[in-house]
Amino acid sequence: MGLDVGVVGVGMIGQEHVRRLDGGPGGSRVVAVADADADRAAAVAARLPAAKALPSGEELIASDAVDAVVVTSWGPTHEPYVLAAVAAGKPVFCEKPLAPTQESCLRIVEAEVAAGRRLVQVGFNRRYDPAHRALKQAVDDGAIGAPLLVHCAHRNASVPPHYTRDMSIADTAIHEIDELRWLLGTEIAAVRVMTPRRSSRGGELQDPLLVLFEMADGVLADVEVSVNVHYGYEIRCEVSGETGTVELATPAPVTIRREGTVAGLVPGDWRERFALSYDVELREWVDGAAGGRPPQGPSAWDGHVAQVVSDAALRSLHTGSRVAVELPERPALYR
Ligand code: ISE
Repeated sequence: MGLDVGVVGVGMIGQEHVRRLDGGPGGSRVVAVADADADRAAAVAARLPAAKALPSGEELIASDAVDAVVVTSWGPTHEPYVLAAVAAGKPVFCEKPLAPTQESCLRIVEAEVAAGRRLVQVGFNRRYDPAHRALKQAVDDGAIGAPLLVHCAHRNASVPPHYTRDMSIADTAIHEIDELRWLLGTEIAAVRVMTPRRSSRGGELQDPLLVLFEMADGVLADVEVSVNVHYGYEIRCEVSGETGTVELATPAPVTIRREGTVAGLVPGDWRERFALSYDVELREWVDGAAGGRPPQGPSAWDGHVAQVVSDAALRSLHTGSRVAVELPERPALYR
């Protein structure tokens, strides 16, 4: 059985997802798109065999032609669209972050709990990257004994002009917030953000940042967030355990040896580095939604917890102090 999908927000990531969802291997097609920029919605729909451009996200979600919804609009607009999809009883895949405040994320969690079933999946794509999955498998299999420390780096070649200081946490490090909870199977108990010497390439940004996470079981994780490295896009993660270490290998497909050097290509941006993860993520989401099964991926609860930790990290960035993370009780729907 196929899945007819409506996509709200067809900017860069929206168009990436449209490309994967229309005529994708799971039998999905895109039947409707909507965007704050009506001309852009019309242009995207015109390139697709079965899609209409609808005047608003609300109309798209209410349309009988739409079985399931993808929300890839600007972050502050996510909440009403996700709530409307839950109210309509339609599966909804929402790009990260789920919503820009922990209060708005909590309203989504409460709506889903009231509906009594899981419909929301959040786009934390690291969980679908084959290298990240192999890293978790090694940790879960006990290949390195009990994990003690984690070292991560999240480096962007550059960021767009609208990128602000807080986005280094709320838009970028939020991936590691979800990744660490998923990889280690435990919650983040406290966070501290440190501000090293500033890169002259970052303009007004505080770039880089060093974020220290204390996990509930005592594991410590450090994350370098650098968003103007220029040499390419690089994601690192090494877990140091009692009996060994495991780390993500370089994603370069080949190694070149010549003239006394060894070199491997570095991806240019997140689209290139994580292309396969988006394929797997959307394929698994389509399969589940088409089969009427609740989503197995990151839940609204995961989106909410990530936002609570992100808010704590922002407080630490603004005050310079360690901030403890206070989580509400996890509702039974997400256990
Ligand atoms: C972007 O939104 C992403 O999700 C990328 O993975 C991240 O590296 C980048 O910093 C974000 O702006």
